[in-house]
Amino acid sequence: MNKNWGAIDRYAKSLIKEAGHRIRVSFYTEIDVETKSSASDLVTNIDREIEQFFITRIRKDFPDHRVMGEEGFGDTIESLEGVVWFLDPIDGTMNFVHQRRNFAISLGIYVDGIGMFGYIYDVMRDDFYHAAKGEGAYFNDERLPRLENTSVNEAMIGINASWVAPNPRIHHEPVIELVRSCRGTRSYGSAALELAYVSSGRIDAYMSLRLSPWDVAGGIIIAGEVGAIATTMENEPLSLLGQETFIVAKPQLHEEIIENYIQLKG
Ligand code: 2AM
Ligand code: CA
Repeated sequence: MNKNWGAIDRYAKSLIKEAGHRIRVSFYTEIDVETKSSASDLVTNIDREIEQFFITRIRKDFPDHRVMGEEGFGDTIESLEGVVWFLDPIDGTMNFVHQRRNFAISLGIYVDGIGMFGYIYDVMRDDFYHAAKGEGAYFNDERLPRLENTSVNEAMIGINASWVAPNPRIHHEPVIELVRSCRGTRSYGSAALELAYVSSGRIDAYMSLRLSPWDVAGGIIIAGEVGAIATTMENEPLSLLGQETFIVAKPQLHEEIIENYIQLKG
């Protein structure tokens, strides 16, 4: 990695820490909450302000880089050429609004579609997860070990309960079967944090039937550095260009879950 990339890594980390500070301070102000596509799809003025904070800085300091951000202040990304920053200023907005904790800043930096740097910052715990391609993943600057395998019946799986309820969008039968056969399920309400938990071995897999590029772009770089596999539920590579199904898991567990899912959905 040349010197320039090391500087970008340090820059990104300090930007994230500063944004985290701004979010913590925002709790002393009034927060405006609005709904987007549905009553469960929330956005606040803080999501927007934090995204604008990142984008203003990145555009000033790296004018040839592009940014895909959840709140739409960035660029329209139709291909992954060049340097692309995938930003979710607050992943887990519902937790941010209702709990004032259990949300994260998620950032991934890609070069020609290859994930170079991934960051997840659990703002209220001050826990920082990061990775650089080929250089391992870290939790608060401690190296995370490579993951060891777990079978489905010994696995804790991160999944949102709404995916188990009958839903026209998904095949819920194979998901019900998975929930029956695993050791336990957890739902944290932030895809980025669930990716961080898979990477640090606190859960064994995480799946969702609809995620956007900014939800996962940073986390899959971290997960990849400890040997986890991330794909769509159809076992296809993630495109990072639109909403997709998503699973990240330890390698054999990934295979076991996907095989059962594809077989049972028929
Ligand atoms: P968000 O809080 O940034 O919107 C919650 O189950 C997880 O799914 C969170 O990471 C949340 O991200 C994400 N999420 C919620 N609604 C979504 C949607 N409509 N499309 C994609 N991701 C969504
Ligand atoms: Ca968000």
